[in-house]
Amino acid sequence: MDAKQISTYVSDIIEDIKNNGDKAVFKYLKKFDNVDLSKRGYRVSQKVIDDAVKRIPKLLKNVIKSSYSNILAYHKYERSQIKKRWNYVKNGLKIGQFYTPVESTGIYVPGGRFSYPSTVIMTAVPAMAAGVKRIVMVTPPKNMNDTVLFSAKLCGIKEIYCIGGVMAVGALAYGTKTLKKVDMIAGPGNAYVNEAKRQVFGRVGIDSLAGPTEVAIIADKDVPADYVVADIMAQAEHDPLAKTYLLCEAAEKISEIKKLLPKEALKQLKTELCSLNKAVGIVNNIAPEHLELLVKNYQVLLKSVKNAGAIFVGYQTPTASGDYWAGPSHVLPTNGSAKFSSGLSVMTFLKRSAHIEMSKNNKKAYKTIADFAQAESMQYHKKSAEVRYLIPSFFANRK
Ligand code: HSO
Ligand code: ZN
Repeated sequence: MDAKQISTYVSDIIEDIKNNGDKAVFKYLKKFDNVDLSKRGYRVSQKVIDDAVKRIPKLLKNVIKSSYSNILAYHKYERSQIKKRWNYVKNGLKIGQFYTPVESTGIYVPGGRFSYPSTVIMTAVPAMAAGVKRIVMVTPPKNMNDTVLFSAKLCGIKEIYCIGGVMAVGALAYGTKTLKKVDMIAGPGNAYVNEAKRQVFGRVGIDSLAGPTEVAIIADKDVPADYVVADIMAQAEHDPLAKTYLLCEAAEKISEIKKLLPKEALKQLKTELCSLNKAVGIVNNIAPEHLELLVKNYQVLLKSVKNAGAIFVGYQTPTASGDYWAGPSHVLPTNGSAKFSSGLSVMTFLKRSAHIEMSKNNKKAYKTIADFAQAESMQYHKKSAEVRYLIPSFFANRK
């Protein structure tokens, strides 16, 4: 399907969900996922969640808990760095800003080639740390496995629905009898899910439109080739559409790395022989989702990086550290969008309000407002300022 066909396909499904709610959901569950949930419903019961949790081996529980605690600590710290309220007083005016979390969010957990319980944590924890009260997880039936459910439970998610793809986005945005509408939808998805998110944007908020994953690696002449090869392969294994870039200062290193890469991975790789400084310039233009600085002296380079979703610094830091464990969310801007946007974080789930408080008898200010309104011929805008300082007021003269 080309982009235009995808767009129509998606809008038809969303329209159907909007008009027919659960009935349409059950129809698409049968059609796309080959499951009949019309009797049981598509909300996952507490018993199913608890049973899944019981089945998870202790070792895996500890692995996921270790990641969860790092990711939570990072986002709690981020929240503490965002000032709750600020004001200043000038020209008889108290003026400022404050942040509030969205009340509810859907988190979309994709289930394609791989299952990503890590994505549950990477989307739910920033929302939690932001103070979002209602977090609703959706994922396709075939991805509703024990590890995903355990991760959801760990994040305190109570509402889980067995729906994926376009219908999930439609249900979250318009609500059904089973699933109450949310204010925002976050989380990565395929081209269809992204198109659906794009179409419901405005009715609900969305985080971003994350596409196939990417890594750019800046490597110096001394980096162990194995590190580079593994990190390139780690990105390539996600998706045949994943893109990898290697920018290296030494021709011998590039050929050593290329020799170690399988044919498929080579197809996804672009290489550039250039100085490390030049490499940063090229990377700023690519604006990759992940940037690795596999360089001994990275301090100076790091300071010149402007456009990258997340930067992995030094030989010892693979992208996988951020995928699973370090702290920042692995939902990051792709396809050059790091030029103007950021990865998922506490900020994604906060909105800003302005605070404006005028003092009494601020005639000069009221007069300015009235004069500007006059310039736009907005007579009641003008009055709304004048009525506060002109006596008798316009309205007082009315019978
Ligand atoms: N590299 C992916 C995240 C991920 N990797 C999940 C493994 N699991 C996008 O940042
Ligand atoms: Zn990954």
